[in-house]
Amino acid sequence: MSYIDVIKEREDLVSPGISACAGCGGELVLRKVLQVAGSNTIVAVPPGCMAGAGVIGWNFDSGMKVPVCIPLLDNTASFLSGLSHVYQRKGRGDVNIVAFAGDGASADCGFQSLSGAAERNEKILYICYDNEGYMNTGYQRSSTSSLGSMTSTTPIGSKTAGKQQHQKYMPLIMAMHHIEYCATASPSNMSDLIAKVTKGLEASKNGFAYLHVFSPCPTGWGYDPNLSIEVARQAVRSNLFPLWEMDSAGMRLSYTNRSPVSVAQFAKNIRKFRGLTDDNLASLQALADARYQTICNLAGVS
Ligand SMILES: Cc1ncc(C[n+]2csc(CCOP(=O)(O)OP(=O)(O)O)c2C)c(N)n1
Ligand code: SF4
Ligand SMILES: [Mg+2]
Repeated sequence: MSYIDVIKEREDLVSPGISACAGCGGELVLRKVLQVAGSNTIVAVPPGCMAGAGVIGWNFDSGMKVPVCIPLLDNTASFLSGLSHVYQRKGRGDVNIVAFAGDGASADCGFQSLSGAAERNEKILYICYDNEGYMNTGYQRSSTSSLGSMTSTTPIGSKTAGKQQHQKYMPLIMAMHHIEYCATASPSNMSDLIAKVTKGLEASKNGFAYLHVFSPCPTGWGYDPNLSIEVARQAVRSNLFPLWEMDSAGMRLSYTNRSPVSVAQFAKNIRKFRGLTDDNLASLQALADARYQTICNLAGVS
């Protein structure tokens, strides 16, 4: 089935009535993931914008048409490890066991349980929707917030100019766990995203699969909600968010970027970057160039 067919013909398993903001990248990704996964799926969504928007439920009802549960912010992967074991034991290894977790729940609070489950090669597809901050609680900085980001805990003022550190590059850290499948994806490259969700689900029947998805947030980042896909596209094209996948055959580049746009071009219409200093911009540009080169080297692309 082509990706257009998946999007057009498969049922949307998330309620139309959830309360995510207009233009939310995370919500779009969640809906597409569920369309690919289908109804033979159990999802865990830890506290965060997607859980808070009503995906888990409200008034004793659920915002999804599949079983969904809310673990703690820091134990999603261990919670699903247990669930996966139960289903294996029952002879129901066909059931998709999926995490849909934010960057805070994955790269910070939940990293210990995530790393442990990956190292044990648990049969789970773990998706991190990365909006680069703790959005549901008022946009505090996370370890994946980019250098210079204006957040509620890294303001721009006379003494500070946004976040002072570069983001943690989670996808490569996860790839180094020797898991079944690891990939990055973006809603700007939807056919690629859907192919990777499909591969991740297949891989999760044999072991741990991890997908790191760029998930722009108009409310926290400060841009017009109709620009979410464009923001995601520019992140990919600037090489701040290169697209790649890795399995037992090695790493492959999913998008060869022959003429990258500058990081300045990516950042210029996003309010969270309004305090970027020249030094920060140069540092971000160097990071994007080095990140892409690292992935090319690992993928054997000259
Ligand atoms: C241990 C713990 N600390 C703090 C919270 C409060 N909390 C709920 S959601 C949330 C933000 C989570 O951020 P992220 O995982 O990036 O998801 P997002 O809100 O960005 O979608 C926080 C801090 C919590 N639920 N548990
Ligand atoms: S604050 Fe951002 S991540 Fe949260 S629902 Fe709104 S747009 Fe989505
Ligand atoms: Mg987040």
